[in-house]
Amino acid sequence: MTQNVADHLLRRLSQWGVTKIFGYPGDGINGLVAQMGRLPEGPRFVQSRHEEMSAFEAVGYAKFGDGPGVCLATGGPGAIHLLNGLYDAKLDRVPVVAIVGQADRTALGGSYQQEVDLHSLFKDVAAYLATVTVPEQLPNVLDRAVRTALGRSAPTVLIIPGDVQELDYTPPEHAFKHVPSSAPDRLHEHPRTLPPVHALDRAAQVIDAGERIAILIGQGARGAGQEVLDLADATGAGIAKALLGKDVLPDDLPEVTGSIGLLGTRPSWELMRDCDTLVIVGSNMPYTQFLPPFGRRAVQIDTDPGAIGMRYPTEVNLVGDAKATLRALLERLDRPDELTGPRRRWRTSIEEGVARWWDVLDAQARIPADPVNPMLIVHELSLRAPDDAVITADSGSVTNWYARLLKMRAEMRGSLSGTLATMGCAVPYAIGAKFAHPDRPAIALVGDGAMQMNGLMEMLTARRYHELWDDPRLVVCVLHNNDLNQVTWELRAMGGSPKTPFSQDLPELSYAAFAEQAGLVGITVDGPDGVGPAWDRALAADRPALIDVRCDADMPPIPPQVDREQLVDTVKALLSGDPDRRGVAVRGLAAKAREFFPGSG
Ligand SMILES: Cc1ncc(C[n+]2csc(CCOP(=O)(O)OP(=O)(O)O)c2C)c(N)n1
Ligand SMILES: [Mg+2]
Repeated sequence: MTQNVADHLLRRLSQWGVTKIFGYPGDGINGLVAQMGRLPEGPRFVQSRHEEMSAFEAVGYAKFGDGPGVCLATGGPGAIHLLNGLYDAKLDRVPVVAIVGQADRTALGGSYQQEVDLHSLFKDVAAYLATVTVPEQLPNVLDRAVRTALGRSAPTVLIIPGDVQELDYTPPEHAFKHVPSSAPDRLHEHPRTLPPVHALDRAAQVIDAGERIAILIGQGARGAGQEVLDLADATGAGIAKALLGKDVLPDDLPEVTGSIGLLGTRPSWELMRDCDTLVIVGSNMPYTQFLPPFGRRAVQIDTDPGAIGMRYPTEVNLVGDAKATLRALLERLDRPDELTGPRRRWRTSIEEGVARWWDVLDAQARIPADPVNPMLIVHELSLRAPDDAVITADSGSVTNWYARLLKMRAEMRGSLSGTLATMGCAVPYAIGAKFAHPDRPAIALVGDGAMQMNGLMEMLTARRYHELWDDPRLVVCVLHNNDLNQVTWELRAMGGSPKTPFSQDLPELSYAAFAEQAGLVGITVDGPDGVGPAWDRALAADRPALIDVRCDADMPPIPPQVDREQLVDTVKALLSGDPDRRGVAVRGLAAKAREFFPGSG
């Protein structure tokens, strides 16, 4: 029986281990979709409400699972819709393969309906981009698209004109101008690169000379958690985490200071301010002002030679895999049996600071608010999140509460749009997570703006597929403040401007009623006492659930070290007729006070 191009493509993707394709149909991909119908043993189609969601679902799938995430869209509008999700993959370094339709070859270049110059559209975002014009080309470009996505942790795009999908498949020949390919494997995926010995020796000297060592980890340290802990134990270091590295090590370890940066913790801020030596492992966090003042000694470990030494003037740059490089480094360090002297004192001060900080957060979460303090939502979740939970957070004020208050435990996973910081990713990420781990509960923390932008419609996707999941729990928690609150605070703090209601206010909606109407569990919370029971109920539900929490928009996301000028600007905004000034200053000050006097709340 002859095989067509679509059939070959789907079977090859199966050999690559692809079992799900997140997509939305259109006539540019009819050949592929039709073939999926004929090939029940091939990858399954997961239908979203919007191609951007398909791309986010592929990103979520790959972030939490064993990628690549694969998404599929028609040419023209479908392709354009994918773009934000693909940039999210590019910026957070996630392996995603996008397969996109195009006008038939007979019409290409003729301004045919839905014909868009897809090479121009995708050329910046895609680490590899190719159009299949004849069947013989397919194995090479398809395998390269997958290998490049996996090997470079990046999005790649394959464009297949509609008519090509339906051509009979003929393999490349051993001939001029034909390109072969080799069978799928995952060997290239995690190359264990090691820096040269002289660089490791120098790095070990720098670390050995340090008395107050700080470690910063990012997502590049994933899989090297034990080695990071060994380094911290050997040297008395504290460990701060960039946002995407939040789940690399749990938050219940005494030397882990938690998140860093504007959304970070005070112990992380102090760790960086007071250290004499910095070791960065797999982090590309751009906010230099949250790293130590220039002039401290520093070592960086990263797999990417193009992304090293550019966030801090580091003395030794180790290009290599985090785990292997840390092991090689540990072998070279002076490792006394126990910590003594300045290193002991440093470690003790870090541990005391961390313990105090958790008390501060506890008190901050209990500050009364109108009606619910948003910090309480994440605080209560930390007490209840199942050990195997996969937690996603959207971009908005909730990012602050996720970064600071969510207490990661050993097996938990978490992620967000760390670098693009796009709104509207948390619900589709959680759906992607459910397909990567159908046996684990997923929890999405989402602002009402992000919910109106993307999340609401994807609840229908969750409803549609939840019966396929062994554990049907997908809990979406909406921070209902009728405001684009994070930006409202940025306007106040950075721009010195009062809230501009015409741009910031959101239309009212009952998210819980929407969920119920969609056949899911909907829970409304309008007071602090309802928060804990709502989590309990949602986490015990037999289907996806939505918790709609009315929360206070006046709770400022105060950065760990409030810049004096930012504070002054905030106060100015409050005094200049801000319609929400009621309560803001009081609660802001109360929150700040509790950082210094945790016992007072
Ligand atoms: C696609 C996109 N558009 C705009 C922004 C800018 N932005 C960042 S956070 C935010 C407000 C989010 O509001 P909401 O989801 O209601 O969360 P809240 O901050 O109110 O908790 C906006 C507009 C963005 N990050 N992404
Ligand atoms: Mg909001």
